[in-house]
Formats: sequence, structure tokens, C-alpha cells
Amino acid sequence: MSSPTPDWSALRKDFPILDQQVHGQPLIYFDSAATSQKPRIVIDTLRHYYERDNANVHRGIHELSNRATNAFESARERTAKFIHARSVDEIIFTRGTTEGINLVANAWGGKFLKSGDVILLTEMEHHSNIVPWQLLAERTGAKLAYIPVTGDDGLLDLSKLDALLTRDVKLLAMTQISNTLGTVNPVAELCERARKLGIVTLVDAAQSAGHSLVDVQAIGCDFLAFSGHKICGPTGIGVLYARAERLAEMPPYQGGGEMIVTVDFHKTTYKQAAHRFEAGTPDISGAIGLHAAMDYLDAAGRDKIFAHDQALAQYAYERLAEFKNVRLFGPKTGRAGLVSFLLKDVHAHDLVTVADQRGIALRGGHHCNQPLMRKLGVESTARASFYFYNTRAEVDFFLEVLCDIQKFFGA
Ligand code: 7TS
Repeated sequence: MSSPTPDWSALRKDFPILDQQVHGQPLIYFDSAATSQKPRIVIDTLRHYYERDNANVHRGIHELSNRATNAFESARERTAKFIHARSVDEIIFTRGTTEGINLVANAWGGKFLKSGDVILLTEMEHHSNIVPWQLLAERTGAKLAYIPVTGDDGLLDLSKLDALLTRDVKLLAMTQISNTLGTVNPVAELCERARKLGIVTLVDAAQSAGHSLVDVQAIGCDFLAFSGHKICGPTGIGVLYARAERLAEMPPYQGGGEMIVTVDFHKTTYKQAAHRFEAGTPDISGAIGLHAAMDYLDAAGRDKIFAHDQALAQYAYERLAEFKNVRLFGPKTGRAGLVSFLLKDVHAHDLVTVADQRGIALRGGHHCNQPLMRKLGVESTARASFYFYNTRAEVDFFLEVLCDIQKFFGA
């Protein structure tokens, strides 16, 4: 892929938002797991689209409509390349990871799951990879089961997998990277084991798609979902990859314009995938902005980005481990670009509030991982999540601020 290591400080200058002060301090943005910042090229692409090309897609035969349609479909082709899908027809544009998972639960799950079937998840899933399955289970009588997390070190306990992979399991859905623990799960290995048993697989790539190379053929999954806003793209656009065989057997998710061939008063025929799953006017500008974001990330090299983020997280983790009265979550090594922790006697919200006054954007809370929090016996954690525009100097300042916070709270 990309060869030389990018000049990270030059890339950082592509992000206008980072060049500002908050509360009189230079902004340090450590909340990219929630949403990433956007490079100028993405902002300019959106502006250009609305200033020059805006029209609805697949409908008109006028010049602007053709331009918008071509740009929208070219974004689909770019996305297929971004995740190495076999065909552009396997790419469905959604609103984000959450909608992608709901689409699978409703369209695929609604057709194929029945009472007694098991949906296997992991204990580190985001709510968006739990609640849609619970809703489906309520409707169909299917049950949920979970691959356990080992504890604070945040690994999947794969010693339990054989016992969990019963004949009743019809679907295995799991995150590639945990948004709270930073764990990188062996999704290719898990998909291979599932596939041998005829189990359909879904990978939540919300935290991985913009931070590492993601290859759906190498992973061997049936479905994979991610969000544009976490990979330098706009909010409101996301991607669901679905293997062609799965799409062919799935009924539409929503009905409306764009997804039909003919409509009569009592009968409709539908388009082929992927358009069959995209009812209504799509997020045209979002897809075009996402295209620019994908080009931008791949020019830097997602393998390089992963190494950069990992190095920052490992450094932060090791320095944090030297603190007294700290509790760290997630694996000691091999973690993705984030750290999750608690300082004794300091509530995560207090910590985040004080850090904000010093210009640092952290996140404190359950990170939409309430079941995992319960398992770990905590209500919340503080989380610093990194991207390629973050620097070691920022991490050092963050550690200084944490020292001050410990002193202030007498922890
Ligand atoms: N899956 C994972 C692993 C996530 O981290 C998130 C969002 C989602 C799914 C949902 O993505 P959405 O774009 O559809 O909302 N995670 C976070 C987070 O960690 N803090 O804020 C949002």
C-alpha cells in the first residue's frame, strides 16, 4: 500500500477544527472513537457538491442529476475498494453502523430466525450490536448468548467458544475493535469457525474501518457495518457490506422510491441489491464526502494510521500504569488507539470535566457498553481515543493534567 511514513504534523494541518483554543487552552481532541474530525478536503468536497452539482440521483436526465448520480455511484465503487468487496452491488449506503445492523436484523433476521435459534454476541458489544438483536429475539422467540470477556484485560474468552457454538446458533455478530477496551478481536478466525458450522456472521467495523485495513474477503464475514463520521467523513452516511448470496435471499428493509422497478396499486417489483435496500433519497452529499474521506485515509495509509494510533495508545497505557490508584481496562499489549481507565476516588465525569477546562476532550461514561460495565463492576470509565492527528506531546500534557487531577481530588 502506502510506502513512506506520512508526515503526521503536516496531515494535522488539514484539520481546521484542531487549530483553536477551548477555555483559553489549545484544543486536544481525544474523542475520535465517538466521532473523528474532518479534513479540509471533505469539507470542500461537500461545499463543491452543494455549490455546483446538487440534484437528486437516479431520477433526472438533466446534467446536474447525471453528475450527482455519477458521483454517488462512484462513491459506492470507492467503498467496495476500501473494504475489498467482490462487487459494488454488495455495498449498501446507510445512516451509519447502527442502521446497518438494524437492516440485517430486520431484513435477514426477520426472514430466517425462528423460535429457539441463538444469536451469539460478545460481552463487549456496543448497544447498537445488542439492542437490534434483542428486538428481533422478542419478535421471533430467538435467544441471545454471549462470548464472555475475561475481565479488566478485556479479551474474549475463546476457551468457551466450542461450548457456545451449538447447532442452534444461526448468527454470530461481533465488534472488530472494542470502543471501550481497545481490544482487537480475531474476527477472521471467528468467522472461519462460524462459517464451517453454517453460521452467518456480522462484523461491527465502527472502530476499525478508518483505523486499519479492513478486507471483507480476508475476514470472510457475511455482513460488515461502519459509519462515515468515524472515518473522517460526514455524519449521516454509513456502509453495510453484505455478501451477494445473503443479499439475494433478503427481502427489502424499507419501502419507497428508488428501490422499485414497477409499482401497481397492489403489487411492487423491486430492484436488485444494493438499490433494493436504499429506499428514498439517499444521503448523496454524505456518500460523496465519504469518498473524499476514503481517498484521504488511503493516501496516508490505514496500515500506517493503525501503527501510529497503536503506538500512542501503548505509550499512554504504559505511562498510566505508573500512576498510583489507577485501574486500566483492555489488553496490556496489541491494543487499538484508545485507553480506558479510572482513577480511584475520582468519578469519570469529574475527571472529564476538569480535563475539558484544560482543553482536553475526553469521554466519561458507559460508552454505550452498559452490559460490559456491569460485568466489570463499574458504572463508567474515562476514555482517551486517538487518531493520526494526535501527537505524543498531547499525550504528555494529558498525563500532566491527570497528575493534577489526582492531586486535586487527593486520590
Ligand atoms: N459500534 C461500535 C463499536 C461503536 O463504537 C459505535 C459508536 C457504534 C457501533 C455506533 O455507531 P453509530 O455511528 O451508528 O452511532 N461508538 C461511540 C463511542 O464509543 N462513543 O460515541 C459513539
